[in-house]
Amino acid sequence: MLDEEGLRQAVLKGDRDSVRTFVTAALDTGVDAVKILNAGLLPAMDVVGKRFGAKQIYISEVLLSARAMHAGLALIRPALARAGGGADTKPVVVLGTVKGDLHDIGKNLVGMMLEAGGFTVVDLGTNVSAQKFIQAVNEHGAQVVGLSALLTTTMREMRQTLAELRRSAGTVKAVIGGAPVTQEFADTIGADGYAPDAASAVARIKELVAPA
Ligand code: B1M
Repeated sequence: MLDEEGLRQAVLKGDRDSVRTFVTAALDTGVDAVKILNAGLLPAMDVVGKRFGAKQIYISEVLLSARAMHAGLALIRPALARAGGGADTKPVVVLGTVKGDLHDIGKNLVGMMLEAGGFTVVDLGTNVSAQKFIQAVNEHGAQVVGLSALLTTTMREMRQTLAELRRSAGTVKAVIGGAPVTQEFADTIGADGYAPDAASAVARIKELVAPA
């Protein structure tokens, strides 16, 4: 059974131990990992974001909530990955938050949902330079590269990274996302895809790797 309200409150309070307790109890009783994500962890982080935007809480509180959420994500990650199936050769997606940007909660969700959707994800973390993206795409033979940005300032870095990928990383498809990013921006910089959330990122990337 999932105590949705209890889990949400634990994330809001930044109570890492309680988050682990609620998530473990839910997993032990057979609750689907995607439900734990969508009914507990994600809505709580959404509230945190809104409260921060409305200046009702401080960054320190945001960080505590983010840390608590990560503790829950770590527990559901194996179940999400198992849901992705065990195909021998999964398509590879290189994922990262662009240079200058340290936000990774949304990017991590995209990564987990991709694993759950049957992809191999090479997560380069945050503050990733164009060179690192290019190196990883070539090294892992990735079909898709996913760029995340949460700051209007680092959206510019996306444009630059994409231009360098086009020059040095062959035919890799690029998908972009993050709160300030729009379809219009994706079209402007010539990205192959844009997704407003983790679930649609998986859907868009599946379309891009599907045989023509
Ligand atoms: Co920062 N921050 N932050 N922050 N932060 C925002 C983004 C901001 C909107 C807050 C505000 O002012 N209201 C604002 C940006 C303003 C702007 O540029 N327009 C902001 C700012 C200004 C800053 C700093 C500059 C603050 C400062 O130091 N003065 C600083 C920048 C540091 C840096 O990056 N260089 C900073 C720092 C931080 C923390 C470190 C404290 C922390 C990040 C912790 C972490 O990520 N590990 C933080 C947080 C948590 C936030 C908010 C509150 C929440 C972001 C979040 O995690 N949302 C945010 C305010 C808000 O969003 N209301 C804010 C939850 C997450 C699930 O959503 O990331 O949007 P999101 O991901 C979604 C989609 O966007 C999409 O799917 C995800 C899941 O559905 N998506 C993709 C994301 N990536 C994708 C990639 C895809 C496809 C979809 O394809 C590859």
